[in-house]
Amino acid sequence: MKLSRTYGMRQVALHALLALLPVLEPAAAEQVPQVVTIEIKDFAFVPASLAVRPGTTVIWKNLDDEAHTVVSDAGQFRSSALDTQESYSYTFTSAGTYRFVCSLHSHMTGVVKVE
Ligand SMILES: [Cu+2]
Repeated sequence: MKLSRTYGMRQVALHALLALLPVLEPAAAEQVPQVVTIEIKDFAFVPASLAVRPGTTVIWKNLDDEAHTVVSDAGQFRSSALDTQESYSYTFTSAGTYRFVCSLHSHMTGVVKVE
């Protein structure tokens, strides 16, 4: 009888936890900061096109021996010249299409879509 009552209490506690899960999960997911890396290598942004959620931080990391920059077409962000292994980051808070280029090599272009 005592064992059975203990088991019953555990069941109640388990059900109470499970009932909370649907409420907790979406909130927890939104609080996790998203960080995505774009590599700069062989005179290209990899990936050249990226879709992210608002609040995502994008890190550009230069893996080339040559210096590169990351410059927003619309002037929202601009890195200094990045030497090998140096990186630059920007956090996208608003939805939109953000095109960027390396100001030293104009054929190097990329886009971040925030949606
Ligand atoms: Cu470049």
